Amino acid sequence: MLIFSKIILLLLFFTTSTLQIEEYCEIDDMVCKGASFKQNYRYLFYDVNPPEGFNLRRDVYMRYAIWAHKLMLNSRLEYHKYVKLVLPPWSRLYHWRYSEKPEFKPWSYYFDLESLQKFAPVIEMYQFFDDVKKTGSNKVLIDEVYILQHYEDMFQSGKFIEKMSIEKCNEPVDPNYFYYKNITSNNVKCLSFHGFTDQLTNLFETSSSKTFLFIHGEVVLHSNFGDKLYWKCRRSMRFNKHLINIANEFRNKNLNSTDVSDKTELPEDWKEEKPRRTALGGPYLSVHLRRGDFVRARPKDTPTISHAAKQIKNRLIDLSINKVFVATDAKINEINELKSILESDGFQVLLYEPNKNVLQKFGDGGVAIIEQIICSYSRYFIGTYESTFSFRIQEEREIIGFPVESTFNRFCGGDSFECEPPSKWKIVY
Ligand SMILES: Nc1nc2c(ncn2[C@@H]2O[C@H](COP(=O)(O)OP(=O)(O)O)[C@@H](O)[C@H]2O)c(=O)[nH]1
Ligand SMILES: [Mg+2]
Repeated sequence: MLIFSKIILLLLFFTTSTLQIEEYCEIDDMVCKGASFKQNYRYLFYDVNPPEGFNLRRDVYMRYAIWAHKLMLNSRLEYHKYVKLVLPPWSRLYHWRYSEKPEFKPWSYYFDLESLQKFAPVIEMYQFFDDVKKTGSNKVLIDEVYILQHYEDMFQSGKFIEKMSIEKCNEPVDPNYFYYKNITSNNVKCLSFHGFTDQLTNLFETSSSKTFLFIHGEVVLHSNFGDKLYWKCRRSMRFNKHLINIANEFRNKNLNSTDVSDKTELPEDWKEEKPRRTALGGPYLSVHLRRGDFVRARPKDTPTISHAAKQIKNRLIDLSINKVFVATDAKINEINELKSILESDGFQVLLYEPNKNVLQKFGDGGVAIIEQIICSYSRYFIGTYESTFSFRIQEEREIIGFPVESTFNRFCGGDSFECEPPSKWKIVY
């Protein structure tokens, strides 16, 4: 028995010491890898309003990633610098068709995790659980849970004053975090909030808790919207390389589009990227034609299929191009209608159709990203008004370096050809 426990002790010692060897921080970036739950690390979790889609979630990620990046670099006390932002798995998204069993897809399915980690101290949820398991437990009791909510009188005063306070909960408290049964807390508060991520810093720095969860993370706004740090974070969100390869193959095979001929080559490392306006793009028009709930919720801004076809045709003629790549969530009969109108006028219409392997492995989210990538490399892009799916394509095109006029265009609704232009979120520094 004694010998047995000695072995265990030794093993424990061995695992701890290996752990320490695996843990390291890059001085330049202040990014630490392989850190253990047992160490000094403090873990930040956030979640987003369940009905929100993939592309708003990407924006909410940036708010917290920039915040964590700044905590790591600027915190007044050493202790506060050891931060990990735990990435909420992609689970049961409203627009995604799911199999019977719930899925928890890690971020690495969609993004290049190493690239994210060059900007922010992020880890996947499963990595967090791995860390927890090393402590001999598989239950997590979160020290401080904040359910963020808007002030009820927020829009009444008309003045934008940053504030936050613990208040009565506007909605019933849901104890089910990220659909995991083993994450709970006995310290849940509702935090009425108005303002930006930096306002949370005080809350974090005046506490010695190890784990924090912000529910309804989208209530908190960007502290750095559109500035240099914002774009640094956005550039770090490079896609999973498999998805890029699939998109590139499609471009090459069907659209005569390669990075060299399109002048869209970017450095291997996003840290070397500079603002530029030199991209040409592949010889095709791309469009994001959002249907689904937009048809019902935004009828004024969402064109009928035949009106969308007319707008595509006009632009193809203006550009002297005869190929259009269509990203859409339209129904098959709508797609067929669009195709038949344009094809009868002699234009070529292309859509990305995933094979079974791609669909099974990466799901709807992966397919959507492949379509976004293809749209990002076209000579000219038309998006859907106020769709975050279109916004993310526009940001990608800003990073790749397209002329502004080729990116910030939209479909007009009704039967008009002129409508309020989309906001131009340009890289301006
Ligand atoms: N594959 C594909 N999916 C789309 C397209 N447009 C919308 N979707 C799906 O519908 C969701 C739209 O939700 P969201 O990301 O919130 O963007 P938004 O609602 O347009 O602002 C996406 O995440 C996709 O799953 C598209 O062009 N192609
Ligand atoms: Mg949405």
